[in-house]
Parts: sequence; C-alpha cells; structure tokens
Amino acid sequence: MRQITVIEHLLLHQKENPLATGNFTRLLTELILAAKIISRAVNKAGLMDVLGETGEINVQGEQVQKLDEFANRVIIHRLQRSGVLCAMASEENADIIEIPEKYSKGKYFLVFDPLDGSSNIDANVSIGTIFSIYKQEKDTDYPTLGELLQKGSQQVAAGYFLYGSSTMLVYSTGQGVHGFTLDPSVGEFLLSHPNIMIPKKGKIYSVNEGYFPFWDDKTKQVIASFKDVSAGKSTYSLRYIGSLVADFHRTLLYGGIFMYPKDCRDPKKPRGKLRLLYEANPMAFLVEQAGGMAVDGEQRILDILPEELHQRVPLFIGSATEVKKVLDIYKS
Ligand code: AHM
Ligand code: MG
Repeated sequence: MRQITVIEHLLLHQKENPLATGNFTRLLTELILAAKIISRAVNKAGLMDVLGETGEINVQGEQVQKLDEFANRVIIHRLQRSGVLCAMASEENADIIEIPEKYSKGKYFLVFDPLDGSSNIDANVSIGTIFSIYKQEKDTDYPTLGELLQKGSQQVAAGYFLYGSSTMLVYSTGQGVHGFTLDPSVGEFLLSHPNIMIPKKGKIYSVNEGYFPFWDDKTKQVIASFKDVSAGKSTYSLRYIGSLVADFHRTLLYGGIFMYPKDCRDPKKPRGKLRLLYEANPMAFLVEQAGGMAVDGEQRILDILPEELHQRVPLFIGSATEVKKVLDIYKS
C-alpha cells in the first residue's frame, strides 16, 4: 500500500477542504516540525538529564518541569516566524503571545498546551501536545484577547500529538478525524487511522475516583451509574492514566467516557481542572467530528463562550451513549 503523509493528505482533500490553502499547510508544517523536535526530546528525556523540576511555578500555580518549558519555547519559536499567525496563547503563558514586529503576521490564532500530562514525565507515561486553531475575524494587526476568546464551535482545526509507544498526530479540520503515526526512520507522519469514528457505546469509564469525597451528589450518581450492574446493565472497566491526551486517545479509539467533574471542596467555588481553551475545546471538536459528544454536565463544551484565557471547565467526553447518560442524570 502506498503511504500517505499528513501534508499529502491535506492537499489530496483540498477540494473538500477550504483550509487546505498554502497558509494552513504552512501552519501545520511548522507545528509538525515543532512536535518532532519535542518528540525527540521526550524520547531522550531520561538520557539527557532534562527531567526534574525547575523550581519555578507556572500561571496555573503548578511546578513547571523542564520539558514543558522546552516544548513551549520550541512551539513559540517556530510558529512566531511562520507568517500565518496573528497571535498565540499557551497554557504556560499568563497572557496572549503577540507576534514580534520583525515577523510578518497572518490570520490564524494558535492556542496550545505544549506538554500536557507533565506530572507523568518521570514515569515514562504517554504525554502530548494539544492544539487548537481559530481564524481572526477582524482585519487588524493587533488582535485583542476578546477576539481570541471565541466559542469552541468556531475552531477551524484542532488536534494533538501523542508521545507514546509511537508518536502520533490526530487532527481534524472539520472533515473527519484522521490519525498519523510517525515513522522515525523516515521522519514522516504517515496516515494510519483514516476517518476515526468513536463507537456509539463503550465499555470503559475513566475518572480520578480519588476525588469522590469532593464531588456533589449528582456527580456521585453519575459515576455510580457506571458501576451499576443490576438488571442486566452493561459492566464497565475503569481505566485512568492521568494524562489527558492518552486517556482521550483511548476513549476515541475504544469508546466509553472520560470525565473530569467539578471539585466542590470549596462549595462556594466548585470548579473543574481542565482548561476550556487548551484542553476541553480541542478534544470536544475532535470527538464531535468522530461522532461522539462533549459536555460540561449541562451544556455542549463547544457552545461555551470563554470569559478568560485560562478558564477551567468540568468535562464529560466520549461515546454518545455514555455522555447522554451523564446529561440525563444531571438534568434529573
Ligand atoms: P497539566 O496540563 O498540568 O499537565 O494537567 C492536566 C492533566 C491532564 O492531562 C489529566 O487529564 C489531568 O491533569 C489529571 O489530573 P489529576 O491528576 O487531578 O487526575
Ligand atoms: Mg494541560
């Protein structure tokens, strides 16, 4: 069988794909190169003594690990020179990242989580880079934060790189979800998973059950429903890696549901952990393209109008059957 690279795939589908312009291809090419550089560093992490913490704290109040910083720097460095972006936003930066004067600008916003699941780095667990692309609506040279804060439904593309037993790229431009596997011997991502569709119903639920005491009653009912085997109900297995890209990738391929509910430890301020812009929206875009659903318990993730760059949301994402079950319980 002839093997197809990502760019070839994008160009082959040019007719159906309004995004397959030179600019978008350039953006994806730069992102792919950045991901290959990150993948190489992740693979060599143990050898290069780049593991461990720097002692600094990022805007989320968490310890920043060296590989996160490296991944963040690589993406910013390559993409700011691409000529196709008007601004960027990274989970590691407090504010919008402007394109320096000396580089030309374009019409896309790139929003990314450079290395998600970083708490797993030392244990050699799969981690990933998540990205989301929006179009600038106004024709101004200096886009404001307000222009970037668009609903997830306005994403023009989204995807992730998974640094696992092999490195993969899974992405969508709104024409289905396609997966590519990096062949390190030739340095190309080759089409391995065309038109991924999530099963309508799955056999796995995925959640950090250690937080059970901090959930509200409805959330407890939701999780209990996946353990209820009375009267012929389906049995579910529990899988939880604690690395969103890996947990999501499994959910996309095998079906079932991944959940990160709101934590009610402070009853006045119940909140999710995952970020709407960097994590929930891109995964919601992909899952819907694959025939699944993503909600915050009440509404569709892609319908939420973000109020701030680092906003957090509860997330229930996966096969339609399981996500509908969650919606029904919260509604009841
Ligand atoms: P990060 O962006 O700081 O790496 O945190 C996000 C990660 C996700 O990958 C994962 O789904 C979640 O945090 C796990 O959180 P917890 O350890 O609370 O279960
Ligand atoms: Mg993250």
